[in-house]
Amino acid sequence: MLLVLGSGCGSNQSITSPVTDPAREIDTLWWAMFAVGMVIFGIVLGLLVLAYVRRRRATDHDRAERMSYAVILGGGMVAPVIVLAVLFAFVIRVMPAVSAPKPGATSLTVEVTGHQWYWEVRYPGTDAVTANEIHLPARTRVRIVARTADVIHSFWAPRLNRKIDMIPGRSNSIELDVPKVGTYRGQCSEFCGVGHAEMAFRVIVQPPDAFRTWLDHQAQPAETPSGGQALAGQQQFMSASCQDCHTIRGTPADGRVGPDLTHIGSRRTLAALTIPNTSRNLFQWITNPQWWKPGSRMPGFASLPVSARRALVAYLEGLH
Ligand code: HEC
Ligand SMILES: [Cu+2]
Repeated sequence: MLLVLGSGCGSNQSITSPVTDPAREIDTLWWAMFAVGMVIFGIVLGLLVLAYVRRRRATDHDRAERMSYAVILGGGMVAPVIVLAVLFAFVIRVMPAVSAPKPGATSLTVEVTGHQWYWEVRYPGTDAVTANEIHLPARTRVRIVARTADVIHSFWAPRLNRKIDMIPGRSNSIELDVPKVGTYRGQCSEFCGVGHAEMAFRVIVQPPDAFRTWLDHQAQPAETPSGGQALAGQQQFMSASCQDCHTIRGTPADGRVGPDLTHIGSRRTLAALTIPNTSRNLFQWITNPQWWKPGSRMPGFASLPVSARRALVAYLEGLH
């Protein structure tokens, strides 16, 4: 039991290991609420024990009745009003730290769009488009603009800030200003259908120089394969229905249903962190995505010859 409880804490997706100021405020609030809850729990337990111990001594019925009114008024009205007011004061104190950034206050904007069941990531002002692995510069005030392409999703990287809903027809925003280089896990936190549990993301915080290099590279169109298997794979990609759903910038493929694959070879994971991006996994993903991620909107291509699927893997792996 303790092991189960403990395993939820201190992970790379826990509000109790904050790395930014807003996340630290939320952590403090969480502990304050937990502490108050524990004190009240202790008092209630104490009263229960007291009631048990003294159960036979109450012979004076008038007194007992007066006592029970006191308990109902005190414990049922006065105490909750005081406790909730104190907690509310705490919440008010935390709210400015986690609210949407003021226009002009940030130096980079990143647009994250929720799809069933992956995250599309755009960097306005550049051509860069990626998925699920959100690169950010360290020590920079970044405005995340959250939207959805379909149903309600919720963007939440617990170590970095509060969760923010993606509502159809609206855009919400939140600030991420991460002081420490590192990788922080996040997860969709609004049930959005069968693939919801496999809709995770990663915030990869890099030193600002490394981030610029990464961004410049992501903005480039895809490399054209020079020949061999990868070239065959590209032809396969354009003749199979892949291009109806996926964009590869610099080629005729401009589908908007699935993730942009222009630099798929530079991502470490596939399908919203469901599997590591290896040749074997890529092959199996193309063959039968449902096996990895039931409900995924990508159909399987087991009907393509093995050589065609191998060629597709060679092509996609080359797209660094
Ligand atoms: C009907 C639309 C559709 C077609 C056709 C399609 N895909 Fe996909 N593909 C998707 C969707 C949607 C996802 C996102 C899956 C998820 O994470 O749930 C995806 C994910 C992927 C990914 C993982 C990308 C990432 O960043 O995680 C690869 C690689 C991929 N598809 C390759 C292909 C190839 C190769 C073909 C053609 C043989 C193809 N797809 C055909 C819709 C499609
Ligand atoms: Cu979800």
